[in-house]
Amino acid sequence: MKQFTQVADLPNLEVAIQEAITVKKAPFIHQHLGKNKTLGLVFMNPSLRTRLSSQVAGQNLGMSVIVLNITKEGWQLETQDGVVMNGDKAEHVKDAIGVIGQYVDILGVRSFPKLENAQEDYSEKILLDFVKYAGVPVVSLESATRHPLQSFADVLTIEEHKKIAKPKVVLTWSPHPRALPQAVPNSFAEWMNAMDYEFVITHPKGYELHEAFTQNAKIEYDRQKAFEGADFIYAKNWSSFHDYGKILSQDATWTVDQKSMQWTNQAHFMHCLPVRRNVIVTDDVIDSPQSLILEQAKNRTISMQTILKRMLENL
Ligand code: SN0
Repeated sequence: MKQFTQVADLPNLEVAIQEAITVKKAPFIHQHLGKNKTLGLVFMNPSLRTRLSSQVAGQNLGMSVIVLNITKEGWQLETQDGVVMNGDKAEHVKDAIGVIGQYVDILGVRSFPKLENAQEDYSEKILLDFVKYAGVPVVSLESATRHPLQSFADVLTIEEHKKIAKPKVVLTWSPHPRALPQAVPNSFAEWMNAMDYEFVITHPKGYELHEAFTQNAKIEYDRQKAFEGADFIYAKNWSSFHDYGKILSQDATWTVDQKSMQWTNQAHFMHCLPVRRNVIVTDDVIDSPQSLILEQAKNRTISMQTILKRMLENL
């Protein structure tokens, strides 16, 4: 495996899930794979779960792990090609990536969208530059348009907690004070479409995601109808894709609360975190026994470890 940036990078998702389950059962049996190997993690944005779970995943496989918060600790990076670099940017991103590739065997990168220009963000230039110039396998630690390690952990969590073969999974938009990326919902939709689930997305009008990600997912604007019979409620805020990067609604009736959870089939509650409590979801729901937020976070180590294991096996 040379890159992991989306679900399509896994040739067989069912096999990958089974592999993840075995990794979870015996996390230390592949330590030989990572001996004398270094994992590099480059962040352009803040991170808690991704950083720590990736470090632990690498360590569980016997790897050394190095982390660089490149926007805070590195030189200011030029990301455009062909510019005369006589301004404030000291280093071109392609040189920085090439150099980091000399020091590591596998490279993870977190790049975020700017949420200013859809075409620019959806071109995934930074992520693709990493794939192009690193010279080593690259793992996306959340890019402008996807968060595949999160979705892999989410699928694993659903598989572990579902009571029927084909559960009803609902992705619901929730309000938020800031404009957030579409990466988590895009990715979640993409992975849900790869599973044989009943998958429904609900959001206020104007929050339609890019169709490449939702494909044939059902979009139900009536929130109560969407929630009815749900086995899993996955809450997330995102900014508008079509009115790019804009906040179109702060409607507090979209906060997931006990009343809306009562429409469901005693659904589990899910969120990728970080979460704005009592904005996205009320305390009583997120702190209830139905909440899977810590299980999801736990599975972040497992999804990364499964990907790293595959990459190490092919080095
Ligand atoms: C990120 C997002 O993509 O929505 C990371 C999710 C894994 N979340 C945020 O940036 C939240 C920031 C905030 O102000 O609450």
